[in-house]
Amino acid sequence: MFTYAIVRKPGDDFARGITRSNLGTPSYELMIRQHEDYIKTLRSLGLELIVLNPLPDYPDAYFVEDTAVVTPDVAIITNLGIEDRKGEEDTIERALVAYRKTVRIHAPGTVDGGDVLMMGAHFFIGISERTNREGAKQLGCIFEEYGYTWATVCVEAGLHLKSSVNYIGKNTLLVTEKFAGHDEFKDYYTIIVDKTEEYAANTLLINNSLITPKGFPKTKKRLEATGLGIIELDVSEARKMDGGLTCMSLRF
Ligand code: CIR
Repeated sequence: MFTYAIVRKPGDDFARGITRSNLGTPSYELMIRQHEDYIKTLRSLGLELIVLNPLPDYPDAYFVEDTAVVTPDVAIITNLGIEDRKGEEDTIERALVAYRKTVRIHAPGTVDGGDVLMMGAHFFIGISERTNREGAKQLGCIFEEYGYTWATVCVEAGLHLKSSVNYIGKNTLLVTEKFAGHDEFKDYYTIIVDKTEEYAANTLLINNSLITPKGFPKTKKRLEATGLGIIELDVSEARKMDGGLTCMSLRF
């Protein structure tokens, strides 16, 4: 169960962030409204929110998930895998020290939190454009120190592991077709999202409720079968910047 979430308000320069998607220019007004709804939803699920202000010159900094991996015992501050975002990590460490002991990933290791999936005491670490093997090894060593287990997964599609694979409780993973049947996932049930709804794999589990992006009816129907509460949120503007529901908070 989570108690806290750290979020950061998007700055009015957020459209200058990194994106490979071709979904058009995002609207700042709409982004702010959607972000406020996101905050309200997390609060309605019982979380205490730590809301940070936009970080000047870091248009992607509201994707706070990438900057840390927070476990019940320790917060690991990442070393972001893309030059333009390096530096965001320091501000998050300052916010986290009040709650956890912090340790850091060091160069040449790189890790983006979007590649790290926590499943209780087990972690999957995606090896991606942003997270390299050295970063995964450093992170894995820290996990082992605290009694956690871990395995790596090759991220052959999408930006991060959690763009395509997320834990939705009850020993179940929500995955895109490309990741279904992966050997590392054989001990879990899987729900596969339809090819036309891959974005909806980025669904967020918060204390027995699932927050799923609005506009993906087939996925919603499949999630309803879990018996968990389902909340749909419109994240169209974050999607234009290659982000989504998990990316915009750090839960712990
Ligand atoms: C980036 O490319 O870094 C941002 N525009 C998107 C980051 C999304 N974060 C995430 O999936 N955890």
